[in-house]
Amino acid sequence: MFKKILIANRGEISCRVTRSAHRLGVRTVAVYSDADATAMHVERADEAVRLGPAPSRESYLCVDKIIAAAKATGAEAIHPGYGFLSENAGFAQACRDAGLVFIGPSPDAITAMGSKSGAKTLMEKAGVPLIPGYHGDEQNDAFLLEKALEMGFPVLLKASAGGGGKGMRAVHHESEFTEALHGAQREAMNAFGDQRMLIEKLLLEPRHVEVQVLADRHGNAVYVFDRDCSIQRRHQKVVEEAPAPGLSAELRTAMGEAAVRAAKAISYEGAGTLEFLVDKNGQFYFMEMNTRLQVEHPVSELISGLDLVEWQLRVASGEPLGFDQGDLRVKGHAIEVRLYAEDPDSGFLPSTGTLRHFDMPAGEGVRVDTGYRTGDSVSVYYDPMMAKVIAWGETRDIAAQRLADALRKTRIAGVKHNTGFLVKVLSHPAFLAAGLSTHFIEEHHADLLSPSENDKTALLLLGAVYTLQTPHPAANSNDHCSPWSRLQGFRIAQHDESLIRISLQGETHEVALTPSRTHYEYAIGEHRGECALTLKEGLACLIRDSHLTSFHVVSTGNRLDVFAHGEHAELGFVTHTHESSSASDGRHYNAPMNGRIVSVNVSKGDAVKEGDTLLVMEAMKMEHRIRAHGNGVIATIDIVAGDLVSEGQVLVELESGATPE
Ligand code: MV4
Repeated sequence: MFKKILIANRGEISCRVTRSAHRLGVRTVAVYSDADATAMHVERADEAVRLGPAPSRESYLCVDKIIAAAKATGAEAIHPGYGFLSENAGFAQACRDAGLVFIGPSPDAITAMGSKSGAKTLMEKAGVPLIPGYHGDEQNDAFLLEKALEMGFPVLLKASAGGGGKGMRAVHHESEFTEALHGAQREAMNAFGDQRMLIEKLLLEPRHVEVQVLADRHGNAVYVFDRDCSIQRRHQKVVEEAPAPGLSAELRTAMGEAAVRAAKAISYEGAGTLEFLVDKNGQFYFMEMNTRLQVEHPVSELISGLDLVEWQLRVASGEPLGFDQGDLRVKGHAIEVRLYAEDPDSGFLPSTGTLRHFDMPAGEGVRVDTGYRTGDSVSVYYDPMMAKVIAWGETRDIAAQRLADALRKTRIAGVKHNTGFLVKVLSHPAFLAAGLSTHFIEEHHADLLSPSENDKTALLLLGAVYTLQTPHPAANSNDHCSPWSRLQGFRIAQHDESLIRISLQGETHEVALTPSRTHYEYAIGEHRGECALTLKEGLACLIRDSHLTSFHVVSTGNRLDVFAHGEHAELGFVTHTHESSSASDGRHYNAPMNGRIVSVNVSKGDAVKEGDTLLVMEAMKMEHRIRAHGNGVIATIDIVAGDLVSEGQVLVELESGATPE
């Protein structure tokens, strides 16, 4: 076994590799960009080497710098993780040339699988079933159309060099073919500098099922069962599980054995994955091979009991696999979700920022792989995946419940994230019935997005009652602008309605609360009802119209971070408006405290009715609305908006008795 390895990656996968390496007594060297100088993967490793500025091109993709770092620290091998240089044959070769072990397959095996058409030719020879189609060199328009007509529409055009759906076009009719072909060729040229196309029969709503393989350099290879990764969004995997639900024992064995044949055909070494599409009839077809450890490898680890990183290291150091296929059994079920810094409510745009809170769940059967902590930044430079949460259970239902429960307990603030979306996917009836297809998210879109009006009302009530009930924190707060910093006695003395203005998702809402002995009556626009709140150590229970909802809350200044069901909402307190009925003798209206006039709503000589707003003043971030106590005419008013006034100062004099109109 190696004494020291370098990990040419960042984030959770770098931490993940260090974890297994340390368990095997292997020291690790991390590499980092300027954006990651204090990152978790640097902290976890034994040593770390700076590569360069934040952009990947100048850091994690610099072959020469990484090799130099390995040489300088005395590392014997390099683990590439996934992404970055993990499937770069040139990098694998450069490691060899420098006398370092690349922890992965040979450069030739990477190259063989790098071209879709080349891979298909190889797989065909190895007896792995292919999607009916054309994957040859002849590329002229008329010839390709001929091939499409032979297999029959609909067909799918795919870039030969491609991946991730780039340069891919479905064609449903002969008349659309040539235009689609040219579009796909342009896209492929831009993305890969290679416009060669292959044509396949289009499978309708297939499942993505992949097989994990492990192989050593002594000719041993096993399959570590299968994973279903059908739930994707724009070719990004979102939910992955093992074993793939609903496969017959025969299909599982047939796919596993085909995967092993494929690995042996290219003298594969290490951990790799064969991706297949499975159609409605249970036919499986080779799609592509990933010659690296995959993001979703933990689900296979949890059902097999193997540590795939451990076996990558063992095989790369020359050890044979110490077991064969007969030693492997599927135990239980595992599901993984990818937690992304993205905003499901605005088309899943990536979200960046500093993680104010990053509290990940733990619990029986729950594993969290992450490279982030509270205080870390999610930057624009790298992939927005913040964590993988993986749950194991004796059955799929138990795993799904554990995972959803873990996600509900996840508390992240500072960036937008998809946790709430994931909870909805995992608890969706179609997911629980294992109704998986590559169209899952599109099909159930409406069920998976946007919080309901109901959720919004609950959040606003929580915020409003919270501000009224939270004790005056003067002893430990220097923030005089905070709504928590107002004088408590003031609140107790008044029994009228309080108007609390709260910003939520970019909109300001007004909540009117009128306290009674046991609860508050509330009004938010048209909605009226009763609510009460109990608060204990950051846990808030809101009872609203006899329905209880609990939240975790963290208050900072004028902000309240609210966490529930994996969702996070940020409430901003604009100002409170208080009815200041006590500041008058019926004729003179006095300032209830030092403050500033926000608006003057009447002029000298105006007739006013009881309840009319005379003026609004602001003090200590609260607005105080001063209303007429009776009918009358304004006799004196010597203030204008913006004036500073002192406690007790007469603001308005009202001549009573005169009845307006
Ligand atoms: C297909 C297909 C249907 N028929 N091939 C998408 C990414 C690329 N690697 C292969 N992909 C597909 N190939 C044929 N002949 C449907 C997809 C596909 C897909 C596959 C797996 C997971 C999600 C997907 C989402 C859309 C389309």
